[in-house]
Amino acid sequence: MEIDATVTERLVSARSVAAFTGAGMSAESGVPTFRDAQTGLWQHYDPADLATPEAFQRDPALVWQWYSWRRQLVGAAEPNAGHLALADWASLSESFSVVTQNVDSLHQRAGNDIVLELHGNLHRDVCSHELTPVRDPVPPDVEGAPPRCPQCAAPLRPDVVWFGEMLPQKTWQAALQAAADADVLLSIGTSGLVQPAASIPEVAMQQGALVIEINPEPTPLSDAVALRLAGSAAEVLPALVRRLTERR
Ligand code: BJW
Repeated sequence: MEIDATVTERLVSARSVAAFTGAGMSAESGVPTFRDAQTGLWQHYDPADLATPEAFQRDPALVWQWYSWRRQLVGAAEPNAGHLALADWASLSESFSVVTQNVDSLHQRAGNDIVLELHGNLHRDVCSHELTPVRDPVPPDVEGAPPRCPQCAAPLRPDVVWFGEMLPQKTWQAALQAAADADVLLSIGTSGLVQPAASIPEVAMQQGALVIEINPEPTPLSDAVALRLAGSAAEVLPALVRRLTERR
């Protein structure tokens, strides 16, 4: 891995580091990405049928079952060497935030404590009417249908952000702040196609951060970054952390 001395110096001297992550971060844990050819979820499923509020209104059981399948898949997954390297990096840093589009909790399970989840979390459900957590949900009367809210009888839904929905506003503001404060921002495993999340690296760049992209494939961000490391998260991140610890 070619990293020049100036970049290494900026990594070593960074006081504040942010990692902005997408589905590619968890690919080596066996969690499928959305848009990769062959393996991406959207190659097999239409987002309009599954990841919009309209889809859920139309067919709550279909959406619920798809998310139940994904929940099982993610539940069986383990953090990979890339997740673990980010947790190590955090322990070496004065300030380290993970801003993630992922809904799989793998950063928290790897040991990072500041994890800003822009698109929610697959392991939580909320009432689809009030968008609040529910205690003692009513079991479904039909197999495969979502349980219901005991207060208003609305079906539960996963606490994730679908197309056309606002991001959780406090988390979004905290993510903008983390990007603006960062001396170094790593953009890892994201196609950078989904807004507003995709603007996070640009915010960091505008504030003078060193932005590094880690992705086997080029993205719309690639030409703008200071350094593009073409490789997988589980290969590149442990190598970067090794470089950091050698230089300290
Ligand atoms: C590796 C690797 C390895 C592989 N190592 N790397 C027109 C223009 C602009 C915007 C819009 C528009 N029309 C509509 C919009 C808005 C829309 C949007 O951006 N759409 C675009 C797709 C066009 N955005 C929204 O709707 C958002 N809300 C919003 O805008 O609110 C304001 C508003 C409200 C009301 C009305 C109008 C506006 C909400 C977006 C929610 C996204 N939700 C999802 C599903 C989450 C729940 C779930 O998990 O089911 O979030 S969609 C999906 O995409 C998921 C992801 O978080 C997100 C981003 O994907 P990501 O992570 O980048 O994955 P991939 O698969 O795209 O890329 C993987 C990358 O990894 C690739 O580059 C690989 O090369 C790489 N890789 N292996 C490292 N081992």
